[in-house]
Amino acid sequence: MPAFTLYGSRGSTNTDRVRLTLAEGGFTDYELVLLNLQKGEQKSEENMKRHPWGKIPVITFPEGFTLYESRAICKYLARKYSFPLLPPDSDIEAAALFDQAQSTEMLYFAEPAGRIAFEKFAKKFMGLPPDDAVVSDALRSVEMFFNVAERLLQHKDYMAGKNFTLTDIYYIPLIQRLFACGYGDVILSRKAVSAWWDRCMNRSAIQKMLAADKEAAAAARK
Ligand SMILES: N[C@@H](CCC(=O)N[C@@H](CS)C(=O)NCC(=O)O)C(=O)O
Repeated sequence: MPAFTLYGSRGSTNTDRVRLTLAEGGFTDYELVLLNLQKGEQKSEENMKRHPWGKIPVITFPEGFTLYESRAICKYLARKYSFPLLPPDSDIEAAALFDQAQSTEMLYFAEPAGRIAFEKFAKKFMGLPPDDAVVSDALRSVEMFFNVAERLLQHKDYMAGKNFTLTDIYYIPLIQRLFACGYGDVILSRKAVSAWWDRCMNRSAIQKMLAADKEAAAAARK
């Protein structure tokens, strides 16, 4: 029996955040159950028991422990299975800088980047047109975010300091979505941000997972 079940969805940035964490940790002993969001399977009675807001991702363990919210899941898994993706608890300054990086990613980056992904990507599948005013407002916020990141990344290699951590992983799915929506220049036009992105993308576990996903998506289109 696998150690736990991850309920997610194909193409879900929040699910991919967890999958990338597991890939980086080299952990494969889990079952991935894919829900069809278009069919509303996330709102089924069964999933509402796992996630009171009727969303994914969620992890459940055979003993009953259940956890939702992608970043909480990533942090829990990194702690439980000792993935080297968190600063040691004994280094309280490094832990505080990690928390700081985690908050800035979630509030200053993921919020506007998520709005772009929703307007330009998710709405396509719903047969709805994007709201261009929302996109340009969100894009302005993302640009401003990376202006600051550009300055900070001149003095450190990764978002929380000198080491690659979960906070770097947190960015990957939504940045990929920005590229897919034609906004890759937000990254590529900034030297330090672009170099950070290359460092993240050149990690072999990440490269391997993303290449396999790309292949699977191409096969599904055939
Ligand atoms: N903050 C949550 C967001 C979860 C979320 O919005 N998941 C999306 C999929 S990426 C979802 O379930 N959408 C369907 C819905 O809201 O009905 C997390 O980080 O896990």
